[in-house]
Amino acid sequence: MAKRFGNLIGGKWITEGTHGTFENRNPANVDEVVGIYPKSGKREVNAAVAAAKKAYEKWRLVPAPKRGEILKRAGDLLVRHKEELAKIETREMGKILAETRGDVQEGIDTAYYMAGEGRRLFGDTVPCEFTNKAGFSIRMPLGVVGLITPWNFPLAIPTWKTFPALICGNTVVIKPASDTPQTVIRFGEILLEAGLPEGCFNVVTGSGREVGTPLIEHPDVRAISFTGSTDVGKEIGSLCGKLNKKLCLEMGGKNAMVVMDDADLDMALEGALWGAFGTSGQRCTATSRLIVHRRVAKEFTRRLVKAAKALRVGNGLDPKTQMGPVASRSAQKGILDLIQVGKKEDKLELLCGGKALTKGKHAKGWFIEPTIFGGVTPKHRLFWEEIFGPVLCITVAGSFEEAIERVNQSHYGLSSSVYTRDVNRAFQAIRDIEAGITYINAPTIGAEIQLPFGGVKGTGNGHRESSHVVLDMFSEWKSVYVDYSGKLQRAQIDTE
Ligand code: UN1
Repeated sequence: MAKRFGNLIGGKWITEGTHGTFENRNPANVDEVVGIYPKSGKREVNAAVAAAKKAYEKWRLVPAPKRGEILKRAGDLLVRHKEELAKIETREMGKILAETRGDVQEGIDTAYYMAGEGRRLFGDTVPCEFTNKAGFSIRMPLGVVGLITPWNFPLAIPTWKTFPALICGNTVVIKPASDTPQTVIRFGEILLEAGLPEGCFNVVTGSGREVGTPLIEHPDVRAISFTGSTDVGKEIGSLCGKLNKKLCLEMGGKNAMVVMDDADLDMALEGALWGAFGTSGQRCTATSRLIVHRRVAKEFTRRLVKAAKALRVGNGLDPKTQMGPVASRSAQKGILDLIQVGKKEDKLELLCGGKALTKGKHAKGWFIEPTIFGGVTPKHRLFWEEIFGPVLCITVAGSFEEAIERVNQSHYGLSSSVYTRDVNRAFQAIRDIEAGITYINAPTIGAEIQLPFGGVKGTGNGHRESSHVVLDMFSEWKSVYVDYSGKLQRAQIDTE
């Protein structure tokens, strides 16, 4: 019998949900039910927001260095439970253990980084126009914030949002993805164990319609931070626009890697494989387009196809596995449908893969072969559409300029990468590529938390996560003027 889990509301675990329960199965073995969760609704959202609002009155007054101490303890507990959390993640969404360990590590890094922010949260101190007047700025918390998180980074992304929200003095209601609620529930337990007061972090599981929408619409929720699909993100964007709510959107990508004719091809090959097929291609940052210089295209493609065919696809808990399943039946269907578009509508050259793996050790899971299409140009749909699966599209370019033009031919602008030994080209690429992230001689995946994360164009709405800049999302500025002259001093008018 699978274990039943509850929502976390005001420090209590409550297994009842307005709409009953839902179960989640292991995508590498659908016979295994990983857990049963409340299918919540407006009632649970209201209760969680009320608990968060109540907790906010005290939490906002806890000195930020003290909040930081709790974050530090949460980081220590994540270290202690790293292996356990990694295993939960792999069972929930399938990616291999090496990667889920990395996912937990990203949460640990964020905990320690944000714990340190508790002793910074810098504002500005500036000179004023008058001798006896002081001016400075401070960060104010917003109140209750709503977080809506995806399944591809079940712990890292919730921590990217939760830790900065908490260090600024906000309280949180989070709706985890329905494929990965258990990781976030375990994270909730860890936060309580670290000493976070009850009600500061609340978890409500359920669907986007039944939980996400009421959370966004709740009048006491001051800001929303969402990572997920472009379609859902746009809907959230229009809703938040109408309600005048602060919003951070992290949505799709169609990230390109350029391999120039002077590149170290061995290194580029490893990078392309990791960027395209790591996490089964289910990262917003995944390398989904490869733009290769004509002079090396044939040789590089041949080697890449050979290496992709040799990847060991299987259960992510098996240490020999190099690529796990995709996250769910619906994810598998969406990817296979787009592969069909590549074959039938775009009439692309299928260089390898293209099918679900359904036999033997793959019979019980949602597996897809590593897939590569060749001859992809801007005329094809797959050049433009995000696939979010293990599918790489190869485009040939005749020059560096053409390659950069192809990179920028995208509705999205999250990550990008260029392999070259030419330092001039590297810096031109850094200047000219329209993306939030550019890697030189590394694939499009692998962002570290001390630099801003996010994208331009259709990828986001101008906000960034990670680094100190994320604090701008979870706080408002207050400018303070203290006049100690004992008289009225009129700015811009009096000259003392
Ligand atoms: C995502 O793809 O949704 O840069 C996040 C990376 C990871 C984070 C990815 N550190 O690939």
